[in-house]
Amino acid sequence: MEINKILSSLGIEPGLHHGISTGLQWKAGSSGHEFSINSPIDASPIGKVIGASEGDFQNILDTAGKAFPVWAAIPAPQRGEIIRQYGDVLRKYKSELGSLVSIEMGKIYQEGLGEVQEMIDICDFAVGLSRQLYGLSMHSERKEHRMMEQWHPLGIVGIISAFNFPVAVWAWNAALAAICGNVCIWKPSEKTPFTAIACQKLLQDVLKANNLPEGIFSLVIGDASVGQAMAASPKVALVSATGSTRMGKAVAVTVAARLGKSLLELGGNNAVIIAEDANLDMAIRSTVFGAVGTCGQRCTSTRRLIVHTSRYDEVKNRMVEAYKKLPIGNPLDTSKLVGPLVDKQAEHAFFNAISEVKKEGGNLIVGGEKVETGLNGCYVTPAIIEAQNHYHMVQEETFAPILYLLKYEGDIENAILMQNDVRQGLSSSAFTNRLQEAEKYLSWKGSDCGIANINIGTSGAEIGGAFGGEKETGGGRESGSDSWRSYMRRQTNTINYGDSLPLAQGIKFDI
Ligand code: UN1
Repeated sequence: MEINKILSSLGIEPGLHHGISTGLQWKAGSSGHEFSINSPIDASPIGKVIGASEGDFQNILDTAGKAFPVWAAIPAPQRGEIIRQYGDVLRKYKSELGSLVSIEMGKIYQEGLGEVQEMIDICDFAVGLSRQLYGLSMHSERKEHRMMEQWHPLGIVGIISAFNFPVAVWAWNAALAAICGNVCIWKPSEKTPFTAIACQKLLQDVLKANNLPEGIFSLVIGDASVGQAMAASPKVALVSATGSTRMGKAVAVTVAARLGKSLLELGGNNAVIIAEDANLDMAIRSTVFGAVGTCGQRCTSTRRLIVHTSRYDEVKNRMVEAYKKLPIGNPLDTSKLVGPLVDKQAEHAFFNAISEVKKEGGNLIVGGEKVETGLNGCYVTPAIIEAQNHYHMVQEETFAPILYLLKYEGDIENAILMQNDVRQGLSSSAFTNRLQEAEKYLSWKGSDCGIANINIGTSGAEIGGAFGGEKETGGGRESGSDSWRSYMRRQTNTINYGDSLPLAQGIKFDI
């Protein structure tokens, strides 16, 4: 693997790298805590970064605070132009950045490319949006009055991103936050700092070419203490955090204690329902992609498959057949569809969940083994386990390729009840060719998730829709639709263009 070649094509020198950037300048962290990053593919060293301390973070906050009035004063369509240029740079470096995502995170190259494509897509979306930050105008109940609302930037937006989508989820947040007039501080996962450094380097060229000041887009690589400092600081108007429910709860409590805003995109426990007359070819293909894609490490990964009793045996056999044929190995080898788990901890969680669910009565029907690829990485065979929805492990999100196979009888309502009977609420889908079943599934009595699909799987959402989920998934919405509103504050204006001063609700108050 030519890691150094890929790093240098993205402007990163091998060895020890500074992990703090103001957008124009790089600084070394002063925590003394060193992150040594090795590829999950074969443990090859990628490089080292010295993490930021809380003090470093406070300095970055000051720089961002100074940049905010400069950036917010630039008209939104011109801010959009900066994002357009960044989208162009991403198009140019798509394969290099896609490879680095694959090398640092372990997802297959196709999915690495897909992630960069999501960045490009959100840049395009943000450019258009930069001319569409619309507010409403309302008719006043008072004579010669006018009412309207405007959307203003919030200030500093903190972005905490996870290892599994090391670049796309930052871009969803940063591109929208930026066109809305905010400045951003990014704390990437400690597991994937080099993809973050690469995104920042590419952005730096755009910032320089446009003579923009430092502090508009900052990067702070550090451990959880940096995330906590971000959550605690009243200077950070919005904290957008992606990761586990445990992390999200800690962030939410800290941000709420200062009445700040948070946008949370946390765990999922996503189900596919296969109804009586589902198209099985489609259902099987998309369930396999949803369950084993990114080695089961998407927040949208399919974790439960709820099958009508009349199709159960057929689905079970076909899924097992498909799993036996999965090509597992080096994610840069384009013939492979499943790469490694990110690290030993994830591997431990995988095997632990399997043994725990077996104790509860789960029946492992395929996979669940270590794969000897000759590479020094955590390669496993994705597992399918026949289980019951109430099992403790089935109720949990294990960030690994484990699919629980569940059976339902009778009406699709029974499957929906089962699907919704978990604490998480991100993504969901039903395969059915019956209009009534599909509509029931999408009705208020249907799926309780933020994303509910018909005849496509749970993962692989497009950026154009609002992305996020309910319950323990955290309630936030990112990327498309009107998610941009989370990055702005609404101001209601009432303007009196007459010579009298009527009060609302007809109140008389003459002095
Ligand atoms: C995530 O796993 O945090 O819908 C994001 C999907 C991708 C994004 C996943 N577009 O699977």
